[in-house]
Amino acid sequence: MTTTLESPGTDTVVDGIEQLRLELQQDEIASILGLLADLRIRYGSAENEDFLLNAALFAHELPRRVRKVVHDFRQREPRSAVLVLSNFPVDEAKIGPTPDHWKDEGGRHRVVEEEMFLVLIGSLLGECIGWTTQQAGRVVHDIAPIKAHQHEQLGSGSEQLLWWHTEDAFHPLRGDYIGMFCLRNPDRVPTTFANLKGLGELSADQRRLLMEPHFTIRPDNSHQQKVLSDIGAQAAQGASYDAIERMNERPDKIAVLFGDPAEPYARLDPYFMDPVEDPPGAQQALDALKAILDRDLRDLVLQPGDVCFIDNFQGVHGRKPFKARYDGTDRWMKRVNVVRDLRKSREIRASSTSRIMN
Ligand SMILES: O=C(O)CCC(=O)C(=O)O
Ligand SMILES: [Fe+2]
Repeated sequence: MTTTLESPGTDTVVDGIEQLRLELQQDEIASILGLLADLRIRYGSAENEDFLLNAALFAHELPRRVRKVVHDFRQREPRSAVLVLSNFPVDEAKIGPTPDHWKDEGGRHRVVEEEMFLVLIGSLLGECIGWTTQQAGRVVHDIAPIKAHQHEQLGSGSEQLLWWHTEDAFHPLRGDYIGMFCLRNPDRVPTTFANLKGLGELSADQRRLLMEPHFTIRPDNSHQQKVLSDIGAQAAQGASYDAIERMNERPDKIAVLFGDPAEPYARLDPYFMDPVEDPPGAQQALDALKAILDRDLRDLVLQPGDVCFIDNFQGVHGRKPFKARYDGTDRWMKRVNVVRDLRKSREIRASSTSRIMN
């Protein structure tokens, strides 16, 4: 006899974006908050090494419906490529003001539960990782506007459109998923998102060219040393800016599509890609691909309490420009990057248990 475990998630369309969604129910929220309270007492911080080492185990204690929908997202790899868990209660007063820089750790104790929840969900998809070259090697990042970055092409910028991209597209060991927990978004500033369904419109020739290594993607600004200038040399110590510099000066030729030619995965960051000189047709194929994604790009407005995971192989994302307030009430997300197989990056991690890429 076989029994089917029905998916609790709903394939739905919100504001023109197809997604897998699950609204947390009251009894589930109570159970989740109980688990998080316990983990907080035991570990104190989502960056605690023992917490991170055991996060996949603790994630077993999340309600079955939550585990099932995340499991489905991982196993089925829906082409829609977005998962949203909604209804996590965010208490404005408890979380405190939006920090004016990610280096301000003073208020971090107020959002331990939210950070841990994001890591637990990430741990159902794979392993949460950090980069020595990003936010001083933290696993859980802050995305909030920083005044000094106002006009930069950065998650911490605001006035500039953040062009759509694959997260860490330049890096061969980039995450399979990017997760964001929306803590605050009073002006409803949209994340932008496009899935790859439109790629079916490319010709066979274009697809073949895009699956060949003719393209370059340079490291994006978030990994550059200049972003660290305001936190001083100490935090930058040990970070492998040399490797980033090398990838910047001599980027490898890569394919932008890979996997199944009929339903390919993608790796793209047009803002950091150079014109392609040869072979003939490669630039035109890339332009056709970009035009499809530009056309299919939609606004994904995350609300406080939304936990959103994007399949970083099957979708691209960015952010619309906005006017930052810099008064503690700005848009604020927590972010994690997740890889499905930590072993692949062993060469650039200090130990088998370290999850910081160097
Ligand atoms: O702020 C957002 O919604 C997305 C930002 C982003 O793409 C990033 O930080 O990588
Ligand atoms: Fe991003």
